Parts: sequence; C-alpha cells; structure tokens
Amino acid sequence: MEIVEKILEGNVLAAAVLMRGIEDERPDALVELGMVYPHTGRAYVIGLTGPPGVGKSTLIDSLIGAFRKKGMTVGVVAVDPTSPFTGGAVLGDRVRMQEHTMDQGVFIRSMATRGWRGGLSKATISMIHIMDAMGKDVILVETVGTGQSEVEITKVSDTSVLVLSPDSGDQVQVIKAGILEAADVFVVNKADKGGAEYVISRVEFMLGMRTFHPNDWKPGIVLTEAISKKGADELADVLLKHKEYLDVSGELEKRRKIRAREELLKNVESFVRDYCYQGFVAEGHLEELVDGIAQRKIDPHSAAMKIIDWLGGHFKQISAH
Ligand SMILES: Nc1nc2c(ncn2[C@@H]2O[C@H](COP(=O)(O)OP(=O)(O)OP(=O)(O)O)[C@@H](O)[C@H]2O)c(=O)[nH]1
Ligand SMILES: [Mg+2]
Repeated sequence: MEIVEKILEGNVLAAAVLMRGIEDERPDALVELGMVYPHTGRAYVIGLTGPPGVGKSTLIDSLIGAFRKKGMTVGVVAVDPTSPFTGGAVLGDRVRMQEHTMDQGVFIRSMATRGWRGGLSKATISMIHIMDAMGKDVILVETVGTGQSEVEITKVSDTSVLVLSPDSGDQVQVIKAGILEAADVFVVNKADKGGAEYVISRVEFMLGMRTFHPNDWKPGIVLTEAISKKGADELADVLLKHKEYLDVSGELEKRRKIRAREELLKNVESFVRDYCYQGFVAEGHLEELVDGIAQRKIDPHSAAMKIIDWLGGHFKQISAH
C-alpha cells in the first residue's frame, strides 16, 4: 500500500492524511495503521504533563533543539490545538510547509480533544505509532494536566515528566497523587521567576515519602527556563539517562507490555461499545433498555446481557468487519 510506504519514508503529507483518517475513525485508516504497526517500537516516547500555563509547549520547543543538537529526529504530539510551537512541520488539516526554514527532522501534530470516546490514549497512541513509523527517534507528547489526563500520560509514554512552575507552587498539593507517584522526571520551569525553591522543596518532600529500592530510578528535579532555553540540554540528558535505565533494567519492556495490554483492551472496549451502540440505536432498542433500567423494570446487568446476546448473534458479521 502506497501510503504506508510513504509514511515509512517519513513523508509528512502521507502521515498527515493517515492521522486525519484515524481522527475521523475511517475504517481504511485503521487498516493502514495496522500495516504501519510492525514498523513501530523504535522511538523513545516522552510524556510531558503539568498544570495549565507552566510552560510545557515552550519547554518542548527548547527540548526539540536539544535533541536535534544530538542528531536525533523529533516528533511532537500536542493534545491541545492552541499549543504554540515553532521550528517544525505542523501535521494539521493543512500541512504548513515553510520550505526553507522547515526542519525535516521535526514533525508536530496538534490534536483537538473534542469527541474522544476512548479518552486521551487511544487517539494519541495512534499518532505516536505513526510518528514512530516515520522514523522519529524521540516523540514528545504534551497533555494539559487537568484531572484524568495527567495519569493517562503514563499509559502512552516510556518516560513521564511532570512540569511545574513557581506559579504552580500551591498546585503541587492538589495535583493528582497518581502522577506525582508515576513521574520519572520533575521539571520546575520559569526558573527566572522567584519561588522555584519552594516548588523544589515541595517535590523533594513528596519524593521523600516514596519508597525506592536500591536499583530503582530516583526521579530527579531539573530547573529550566524554557523561554531562554536554559536547562533544556540538561533535561535532555536526564531523559536519555532514564531511557538507558529503562533499557538496562528491563523496565522498558515491562512498561511497553503494560501499554500493549491497555491498548488491546481499549480497542476491544471501544469497538464493542461502538458496535453495540450503533446497532441498538439503529434497531431502536437502546432507549427501550435505558428506560427499562431507569424505571427499574430491568436491572443494568440483565440489560447488558441482552446486548451481549445480540452481539453474539452478530458475531460472524463482526469478525468479517
Ligand atoms: N518567565 C517565563 N515564562 C515562561 C517560561 N516558559 C514559558 N513561559 C511563558 O508561560 C506562558 C505559557 O507557556 P506555554 O508553553 O504555552 O505553557 P503550557 O504549559 O504549554 O500551557 P497550556 O498548554 O495552555 O497548559 C507563555 O507566555 C510562555 O512564554 C519561562 O521559563 N519563564
Ligand atoms: Mg501547551
């Protein structure tokens, strides 16, 4: 298939077309993604999350520079259409090609969060796979850390980075415990502003409560000033050190297996849900069941079993899907 070959060659337009198809959930795009998949697994995926406005996009911009200096190619998936990025091809609906200034080694894809039933990870993982197949060495994933997505980032990345800033000092307490425990690297950005020490001490206090075994990775805290690119090289070095730790300790394989399991189950879940939903809506039975449950004429489990029975009847059709 031509589009798959083009993607493997790193063709931006082909990748943009497939990404669009995935977002629109076109069946042919899913087939193409399946053909791309065997060529993935090489990229190092880094997830960056943190409260709004701490400077994640700016930091990613500076990290792009740091990785490019090391001769590495970079892909960026930003779960936020307004993220301001510079210096790479933007894989959007419209591919913006700045012919002379464009760095072929950098691809950026912003995604809108609208209408995602599968949550952050299903669509994001597909974008990561495509960038991986394009041959990007490092893939940076930005998510705004409000609520659930903070923890979800750990499900898509090899290394999870929590970005904080002096403005977010008080937010350290309210940030979901999950990400505080899952983060491999902490960044305190906006070092130019006063108050970074306070955030660092909060993070250190929190890390002091975590138990580490002798061979465990102990999360470091990196101070950055993303607007002037200060600390970006150091952060890139820490991240690559974490990658080495993941490789050597066998943790990378473990994490990727956990992710493969998540991805598999997520696919089953969303397929079954969509298939049943569409089928039942088409046949007019969904509302009937919903009303029945609301009026206590049937319990939710028995109603679900009716749908599962119906699904069984459609089994042959589904597997030919
Ligand atoms: N003073 C200072 N400002 C910074 C620094 N890094 C980023 N900013 C500014 O902080 C603001 C937010 O930066 P973004 O990079 O958009 O932050 P973000 O975390 O990606 O924001 P959301 O995606 O909206 O959550 C911008 O005005 C940046 O210029 C820094 O190191 N120092
Ligand atoms: Mg941003």
